Amino acid sequence: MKRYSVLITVSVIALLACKKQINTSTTEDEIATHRKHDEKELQTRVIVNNLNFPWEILWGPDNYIWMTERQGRVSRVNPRTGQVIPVATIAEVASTTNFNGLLGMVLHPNFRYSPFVYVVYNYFNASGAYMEKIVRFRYDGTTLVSPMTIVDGIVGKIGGDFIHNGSRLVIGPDKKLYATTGDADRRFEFPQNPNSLNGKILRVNLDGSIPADNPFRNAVWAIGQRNPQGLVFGDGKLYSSMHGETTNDEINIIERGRNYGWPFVEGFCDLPAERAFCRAHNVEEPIFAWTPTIAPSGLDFYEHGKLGQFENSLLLAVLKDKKFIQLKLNGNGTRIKEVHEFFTNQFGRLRDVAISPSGKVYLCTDNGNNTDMIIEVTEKEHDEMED
Ligand SMILES: [Ca+2]
Ligand SMILES: [Ca+2]
Repeated sequence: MKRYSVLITVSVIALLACKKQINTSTTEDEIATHRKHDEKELQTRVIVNNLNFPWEILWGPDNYIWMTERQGRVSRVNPRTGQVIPVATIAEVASTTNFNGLLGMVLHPNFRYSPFVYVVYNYFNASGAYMEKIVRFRYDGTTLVSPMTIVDGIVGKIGGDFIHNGSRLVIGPDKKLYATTGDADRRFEFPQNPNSLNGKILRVNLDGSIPADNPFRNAVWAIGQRNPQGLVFGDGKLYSSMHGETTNDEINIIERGRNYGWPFVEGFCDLPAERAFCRAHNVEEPIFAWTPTIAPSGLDFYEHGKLGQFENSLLLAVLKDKKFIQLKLNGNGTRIKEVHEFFTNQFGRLRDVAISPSGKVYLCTDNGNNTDMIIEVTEKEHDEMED
């Protein structure tokens, strides 16, 4: 098992208490540096509090927060006033439980000239099967029109339960669309089968065609996933968060054609049977794992901006453990060197993260009952609203 230099601090806004120091090689001087670094006060502002299971929040080129809610609504949220401007309700969406429905969304990288909105959602097909697909819409300035299916044939449920549907979307610097898919509660059928779209990281061209350099001549980019719900590019690397079963939630760096192990490897390749499987099946280990599980969801990458303490970090929304986690990366982005935790039990379950161009951070909750919030996180001394 790999060892990491990890300093975990638990912070409730400004009250930073050093809770657990894992690596004893971290010197007192270094700890003091980290504490000082973190002592900048954060302030939060609830900008809207009557949402119902928002799943994706992202900063749009119109300087609005674009949002999905699982029941099928796509909206634009004014980050200053909290006004929610409905864009569309996708009637085909079928949200059967608290785990599925309308999930990830991403906007075309050249949205001004190609105003395409990509969403992924669960629905019942003509045969009555519960499925999942990625659909591209065009935004006409008011609503979503001209749906075009980009990827279909992802299983939502076949036997099993209505669980493990992923799904997060992101567009890479290579202008390809990447998506996470869950194993649909069929662990021994799908994740290790490269011909199944479930339990995978998918990669397609922006028109849905298959890139010539995909490893399996289909939409599959990486295999062996259980239920990944976070996906983000940071400095050229593709990072994902994944729910473990009862152990080993993971942060992975996703690479072409690699196997992430599920259901035969959980977390690191540390058990004898896992080591053999890892050697034989091109398994890439996570860069971080949590046992017991915390239920990691939306993931974003903080490059630089006004919250300087977050620079070069992955920012993670956490469901079960009801907190927000900063995972500070090393210089080349291959290791997590510090873990800082914020807002534990303050807002309930956290589903996703968005970052404005100036570096304000936005979180959304996953509590339901039309009580869900989007929360703005800024530094206390900065109160200007230039976004
Ligand atoms: Ca997001
Ligand atoms: Ca393991």
